[in-house]
Amino acid sequence: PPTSQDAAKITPDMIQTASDIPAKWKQPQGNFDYVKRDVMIPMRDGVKLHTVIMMPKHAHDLPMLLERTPYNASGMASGNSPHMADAVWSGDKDWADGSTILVWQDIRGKYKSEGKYIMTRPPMGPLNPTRTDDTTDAWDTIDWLVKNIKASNGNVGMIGSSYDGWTVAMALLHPHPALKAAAPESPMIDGWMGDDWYHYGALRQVNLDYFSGQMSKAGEGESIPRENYDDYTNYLDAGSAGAYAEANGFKQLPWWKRFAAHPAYDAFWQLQALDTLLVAHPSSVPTMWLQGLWDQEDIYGAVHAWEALKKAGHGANNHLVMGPWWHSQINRDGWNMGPLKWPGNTTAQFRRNVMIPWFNHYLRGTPLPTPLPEAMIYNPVEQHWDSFSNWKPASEQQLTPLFLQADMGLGFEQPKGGSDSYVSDPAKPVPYLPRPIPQKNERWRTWLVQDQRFVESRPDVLSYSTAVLTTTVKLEGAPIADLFARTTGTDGDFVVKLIDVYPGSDPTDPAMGGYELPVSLDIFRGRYRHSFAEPAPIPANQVQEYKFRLPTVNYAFKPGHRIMVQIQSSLFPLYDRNPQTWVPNILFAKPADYRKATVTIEHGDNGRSAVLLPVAATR
Ligand code: PG9
Repeated sequence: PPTSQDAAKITPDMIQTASDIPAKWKQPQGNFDYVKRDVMIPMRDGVKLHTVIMMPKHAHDLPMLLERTPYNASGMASGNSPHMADAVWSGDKDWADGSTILVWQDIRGKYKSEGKYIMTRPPMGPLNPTRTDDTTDAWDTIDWLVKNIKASNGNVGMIGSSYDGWTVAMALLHPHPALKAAAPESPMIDGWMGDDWYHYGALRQVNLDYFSGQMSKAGEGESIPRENYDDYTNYLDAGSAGAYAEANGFKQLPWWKRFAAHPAYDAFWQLQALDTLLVAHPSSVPTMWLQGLWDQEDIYGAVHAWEALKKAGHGANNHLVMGPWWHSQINRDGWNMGPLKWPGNTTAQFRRNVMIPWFNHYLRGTPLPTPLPEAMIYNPVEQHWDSFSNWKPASEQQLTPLFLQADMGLGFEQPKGGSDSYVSDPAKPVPYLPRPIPQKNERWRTWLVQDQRFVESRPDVLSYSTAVLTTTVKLEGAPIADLFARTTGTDGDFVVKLIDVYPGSDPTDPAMGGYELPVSLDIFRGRYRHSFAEPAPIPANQVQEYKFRLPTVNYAFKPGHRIMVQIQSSLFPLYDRNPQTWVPNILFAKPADYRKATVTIEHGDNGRSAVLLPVAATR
């Protein structure tokens, strides 16, 4: 206990009874090269959207770059630094050189914005009977920015990847006149057909975490708790995707109810498909549609939006860019794609040499160093960008069938006949990565370039291969899988992979010896073979045609390599299992519905199965 002697030494300045936390803390910013403002921008219905504006100090006559996001606007400019380039997230660093005012906005109902959140809110119309959508919100935001940010030159660009790419595409449906250039990067365009939720009707069930992550809270939500480290086990144990979701509380999510009630491509999906909407409301805003060649999340969107616009006669202001990248990699370093190494940082080079000068041209009138071609697609084998002045939409491609042949062969000659069978067992689905497969981690980003030798020897995977090539086979476009198959079941999935088999040894890069690199692959749910809107059971033991487009490529199969086509009936747990027995809604298939089926792939008189290749040249 203190003595009276101690008490004599106590002065009042030693004592605090109020809080040590001041009512308001203000960081002196004398040495900052930017000014940051948080504002609430009113929309036409009175709802205010939280917006972060970062202005270079002494900004004057500068364009603005806007990103609208459900992923926390504050977090995109949260670096604790007096320097703008250090304070912004990686995707914006190249823009933070003092030349541009950067703006991020929380979309309705997320993080600090007011209003209600609706998953990829459909545009006003039958699915959205209100007076607002992400088109009007973008319009109102841009209108406010040009009227209130005095340091701006009145020109706005929009950028963003994935969901934020979707917000760019939504803004284009009725753009504010101040919107002068736009880059939807890996945008979600059609969540059913080939982006995040389904691919041709097969459910991407690992995205269930996204539902709870996005919608269990206005801020950062919760992912599904895991029983086991390996998701292969977790999803298998759950039975169906619907059982897994509902055991984890998804009935509380209104989106889940709408989602689960519309497993087919009915009006719910058709009316929000943005490629169709963009053609119905074409804009004249210069637009760069950008995505990765191995985009593991939204591989469908940009290329389909661009193709639809070009076909409808809007090629002049719309450009397609496909880099050798995983999803959203454009906003990070691009030295490599998994084991594939590039001669430089492909993303930084593209941003600095092409994208930013292109934006600058439209936002501040600087001359374009070189005109942006109609399409710019990286050639991952010859390791350079190719420019195309007339890149053909898939529907206009010339295609050359590469037929499945006897003895697991593959070749351009007419097949001599035959078929091959395998037993697809839903109890032992084919994994999409070597197990264990933990919840999305680094391997998720590069799974599309995973060496396919890990499944080649499975009895339920058919691997057809050409002889060693003596000439280069160059592909430019979208390969089409064209299978003729029968199954003992009444439903079934078909996975087709176009693979580049490397020579058995590579002295310069030994780990690539014999590598089986997927060049283009996808999955198709058999019930949709006649109609995506109206699924129908597969007649057991009858040959049916399954024809579906694979992701777009600009790829050269080189001499010394072989082309391989692998066929299988599952890709688990990324895609939910097909029970292989007809049920009205696979989401809620019961354990007894999952049955083994013998699948037979025809390559003779009953059907010449092939992958139809957009061969540009053999040399
Ligand atoms: N691929 C993610 C996504 C886009 C749109 C809707 C839902 C999810 C993303 O990375 O944002």
